[in-house]
Amino acid sequence: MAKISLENWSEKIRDPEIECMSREEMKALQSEKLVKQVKNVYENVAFYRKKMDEAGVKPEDIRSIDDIGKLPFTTKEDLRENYPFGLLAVPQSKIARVQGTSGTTGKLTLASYTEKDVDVWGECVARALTMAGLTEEDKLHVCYGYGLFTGGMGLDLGARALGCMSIPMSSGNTQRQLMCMEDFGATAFACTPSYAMYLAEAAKEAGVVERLQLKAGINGAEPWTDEMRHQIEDTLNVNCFDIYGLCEITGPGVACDCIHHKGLHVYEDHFFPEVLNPVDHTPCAEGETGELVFTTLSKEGMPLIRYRTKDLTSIEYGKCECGRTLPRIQKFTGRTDDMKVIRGVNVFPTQVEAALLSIGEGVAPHYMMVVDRENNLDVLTVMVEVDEKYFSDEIRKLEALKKKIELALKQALGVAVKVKLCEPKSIQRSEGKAKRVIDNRNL
Ligand code: DLL
Repeated sequence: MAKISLENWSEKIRDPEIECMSREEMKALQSEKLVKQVKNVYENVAFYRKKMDEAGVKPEDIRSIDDIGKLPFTTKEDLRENYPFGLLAVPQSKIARVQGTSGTTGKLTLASYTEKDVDVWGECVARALTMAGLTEEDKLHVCYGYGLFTGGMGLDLGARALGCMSIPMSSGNTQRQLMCMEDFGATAFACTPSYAMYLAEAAKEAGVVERLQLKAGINGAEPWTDEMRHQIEDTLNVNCFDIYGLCEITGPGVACDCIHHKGLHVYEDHFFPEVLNPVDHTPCAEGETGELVFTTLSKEGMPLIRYRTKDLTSIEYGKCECGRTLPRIQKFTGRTDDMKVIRGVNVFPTQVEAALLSIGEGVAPHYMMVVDRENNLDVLTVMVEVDEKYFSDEIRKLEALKKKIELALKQALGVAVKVKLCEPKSIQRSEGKAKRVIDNRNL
């Protein structure tokens, strides 16, 4: 199947009443839900009762969504301290399933869901799949991992709610993935963008792209750029969509972008978003970058109040060209904790990726950042894979390419970068979230 152009796209909206609701109606709905949720956590979660008492806030002080700023924050550390079941608002017997972080950093974070929470989760992913143009006629090949990580289960629940076929491949074994995609006639696939890139390369190499029936990619769980999206779309001849989520809030399906790619629509009837200044926690203006904070308005099992995601983004409330009024968060510039400060300059892996992709010919979008400290000076080395054709070329050409990359990175990051050119396919591929930075500084 072919990639659909914007002009030929026919937008489908799963729940127009909610997704296209006026701001006043949405605020009324959120207010009603927040008042109930605050009362619920105060009465049923000792942690919140204590936190609210310490902050001098009573449930009666929360009369509308505009009062949210009076409530205390919840952090990942709070979750760890109350691990595994200390934040439940229901007895453990009411918990239908638990999910955890994918665990690329730190200790496991566990989230608990009741049967209703699982239904809401599936419904949100179904909204996202509809946004990506899927219907009950589709076949979704899921190569996110199944298990505690929410990727596999989340997409599966979405397929079930939508009524389409789910192909629960889980991650790994790329040749087998391609074989099944072709044999079963998958029309959409879901995996991390870095694995999508890898799959796309492998499909091209194996000469199977023409035989696949894919039309859409549902990709998320890690930051990626529009440039990377274009590469995947062009290689596989599909439309790709960015899906966001975190296990604490609901896994994938907290937000997803539409065909206009002007930000990810947040399902704010369930997850109330705030974007706050990461230092003083005051609200950012519309369009200003800050830390994304969520309050779960519908959650029963483990409701979270003002949960600090550490993800950095900005938010916009204007109606989208797709017709939805749901606010849009911009692609993440990183996390408050994956940001690297190199010689006083804040550097995000996504900036490196965008700069590399802007170079085009000769450079593959596979890279690794290594940060060292030499003579008390930070040194950033970016290892970049070079295309096969270039690598066999003469040294002079490689030297010129290296200089070109160094210049592009210096301009993009505002800090000098050493570039090491690597052989094609020498940088480790990931089947889950790509690890892009090795920091040897022990800061
Ligand atoms: O990564 C849930 C997920 C699965 C989302 C599949 C999309 C698809 P966690 O393992 O809890 O959950 O990790 C959550 O991953 O706070 C972000 O930093 C990052 N993240 C998730 N989606 C995106 C995205 C899943 N689309 C953490 N863009 C979040 C950028 C993302 N970062």
